[in-house]
Amino acid sequence: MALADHDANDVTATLNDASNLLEEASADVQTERQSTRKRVMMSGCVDLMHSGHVACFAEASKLGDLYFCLGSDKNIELLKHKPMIPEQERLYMVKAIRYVHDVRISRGSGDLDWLTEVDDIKPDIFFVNEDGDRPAKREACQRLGIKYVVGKREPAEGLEARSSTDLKLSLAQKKNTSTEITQPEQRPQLIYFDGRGRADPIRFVLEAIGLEYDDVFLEDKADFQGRRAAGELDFNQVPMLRIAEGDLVQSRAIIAYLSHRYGLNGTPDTDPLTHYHMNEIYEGVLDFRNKHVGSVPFRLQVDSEQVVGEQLAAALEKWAPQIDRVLARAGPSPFLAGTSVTFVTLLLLLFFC
Ligand SMILES: N[C@@H](CCC(=O)N[C@@H](CS)C(=O)NCC(=O)O)C(=O)O
Repeated sequence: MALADHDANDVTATLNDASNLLEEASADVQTERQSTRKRVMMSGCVDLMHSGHVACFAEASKLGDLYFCLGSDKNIELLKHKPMIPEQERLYMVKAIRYVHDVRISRGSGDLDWLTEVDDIKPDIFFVNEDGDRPAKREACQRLGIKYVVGKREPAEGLEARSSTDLKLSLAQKKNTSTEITQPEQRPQLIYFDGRGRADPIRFVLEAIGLEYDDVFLEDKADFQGRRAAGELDFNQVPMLRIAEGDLVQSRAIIAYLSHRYGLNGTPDTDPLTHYHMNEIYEGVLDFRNKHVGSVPFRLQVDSEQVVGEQLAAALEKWAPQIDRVLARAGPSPFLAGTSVTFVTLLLLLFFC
């Protein structure tokens, strides 16, 4: 072998060694970096994915590797309503986001469903956005020694701020306007006495949805008896709403039907407990009205104004704290309960007219 060849072989070997050394060193650095990178945990249901979610993933991933715990279908149904998108499809989408290091479906339930995943993920940080910040989450993290970080919920540059609730609300509004009232050929008739009574809440709902109707007042007792004898009134009672779908009676059922049909029953996002609160407030207020206010004209035929007034004041003193309590339980809402005008909000009109 010529000297020159020998030297060239040596140089190649040295270069190969150096390159191997470099590769090993870079692998070590990468392993080291990976082991020192923080583990960031985040949870959510991502039921209707939008740019707000992606911005949130991006923000959380700046703190380390993002491990996302997705709310299961079962848990979403338990907390809110049937999910719009099933868990496997949501998992597929979140997995495709480059800011997300790993995703799994939480096995737990309730607001803290992600607790079951903490032992596996061993997060350093738990990340929530401002809307998701809850004392219970903060306390759980404090107990587990996990740093709790609340994100700012900034939209990505040039994009509109998005939230699932707003999106669902605007979808519901679109749905409501798309079912814009076409006035039926035959105008609905509301059959009742010439008074407010149990027909009033139905009138409020008809006005709110914009369905034009005629009040048909029972002329006298004979008119009422005649309609009953003719089998016109189920339960032999009024109010009765005559519409194309049929003759509807039972004021509560009439209101439930109209609200359901014309979008006065909350948004798609309204959870079962809020529905319960709406109905609870509705029944409570009307109980008071029907028991104590509705009978005033009849009692005045027997008792003096002063006596009836005192009875009413005593009843109000008893009922007002009860109503206050259910309102407080339903949470602060300008609509009495929920996030939109519903049949229960319209009850406020009882007190203004
Ligand atoms: N639960 C019914 C009660 C209706 C009701 O009591 N209506 C009264 C007039 S305000 C009536 O028709 N009373 C005659 C009767 O029950 O015989 C409703 O809410 O519509």
